[in-house]
Amino acid sequence: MKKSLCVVGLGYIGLPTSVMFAIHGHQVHGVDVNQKAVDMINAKQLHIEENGLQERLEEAVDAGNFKAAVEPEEADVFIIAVPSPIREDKTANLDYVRKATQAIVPYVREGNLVILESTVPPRTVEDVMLPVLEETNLEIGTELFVSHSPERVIPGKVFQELVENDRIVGGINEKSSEMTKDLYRSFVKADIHLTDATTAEMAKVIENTYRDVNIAFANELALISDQIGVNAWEAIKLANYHPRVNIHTPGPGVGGHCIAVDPWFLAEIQPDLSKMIQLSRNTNDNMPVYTANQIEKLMKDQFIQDPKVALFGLSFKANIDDQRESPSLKVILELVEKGISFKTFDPHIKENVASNQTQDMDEALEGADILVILTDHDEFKKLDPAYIKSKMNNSVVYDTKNALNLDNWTEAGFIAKRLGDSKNG
Ligand code: SAJ
Repeated sequence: MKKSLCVVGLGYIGLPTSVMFAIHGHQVHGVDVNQKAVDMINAKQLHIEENGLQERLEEAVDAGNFKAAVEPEEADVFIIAVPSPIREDKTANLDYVRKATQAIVPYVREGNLVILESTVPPRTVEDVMLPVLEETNLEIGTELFVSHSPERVIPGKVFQELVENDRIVGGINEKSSEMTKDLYRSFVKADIHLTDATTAEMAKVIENTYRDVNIAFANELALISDQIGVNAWEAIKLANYHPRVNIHTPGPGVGGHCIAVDPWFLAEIQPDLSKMIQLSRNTNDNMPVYTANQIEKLMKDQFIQDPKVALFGLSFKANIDDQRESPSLKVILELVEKGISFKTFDPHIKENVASNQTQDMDEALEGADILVILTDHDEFKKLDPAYIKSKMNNSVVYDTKNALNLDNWTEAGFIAKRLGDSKNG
């Protein structure tokens, strides 16, 4: 049955989700505090990059099923998809979740369903949202239904994963779960698993923590490999041929608003029982420092005084424009601290936001002594070493993502080094 929806938060999750419901026939009212984003969306323009979003936004708006505003309005279903970041001290900042819940209170009516999609520490629905929703004077569970259905999509493949990924639905009671499941059935083709709200919260945080711990393990293997004449990438690939081994890949750190954040939710709740989780987080957080130290060392090894670095890749991962918690930004800070000069370039980040950023690749390379690959964008994989060499002062390349075929670069006359690989000197 077609519903009216009010989606609070029109970012990387809220906007694609709104558009998805709208093109499946629901009437969607999107809400965001950012007036500029609201105006752009209504004009069918994107304020974020996501594959397939532009045409779906146009379809949704043209069909008259989707509009954006800064204030909520009455609806059958409210979906909250706002940020849930951590503070400086690594504790969860639930202010956005709290404020979004408060914002919908005046519009919530008997029989409505409220769904939280944001990733949150276990017990947030029960302990943070429900007390606010009680202000509606509706009886929770019989007159007002509430659930957590965590988003699980990966940026860059959101529309595919919204449809194909299994979905977890954790209601505060069975009716809430069933109502939520029926709604997502509009477009979810995979299984929808029902549980309680707190278990759903825990499951989502576990997923990202699993990945963080696994990446920390890979990074530790890279540090070891850098010392013992081994290529960690090759060794991990070989180990992964074992049917029960699935080691992730090393890199300059873990970015994004999820994997670098969510493990702290468990650390905060149970600090004494989450030692491995905290160690992994710190291991990954130290990778940008390691990367900057390696850049400095490579330059010293080549006796290059006052080196100039060309840093390629500012987003936190390949082929997206999202820079939140990007390791690249931390590498930049480390280079600044060391007094090493650099230029930065990223074909996906169209506005100059990072230090010494240029939109012109040649300008970033001009006079550079070392090219450092920090993000494995497809554009970088296609770089021509001979051309790059012609633009640089010295020909050193440091690949932190195993994005380049370094044999080609060595052949072109580069001193080529990969993070986690000391196999060839
Ligand atoms: N990374 C590595 N090595 C790897 C994999 C990733 O260093 O083997 C780094 C990436 O370069 C990046 C960071 O980790 O900096 C995170 O990237 P990601 O692709 O692993 O994950 P996200 O943050 O884009 O999305 C994750 C996904 N969760 C899982 O894969 C378990 C996604 O499904 C979630 O919806 C999303 O978090 C979220 O919103 O929670």
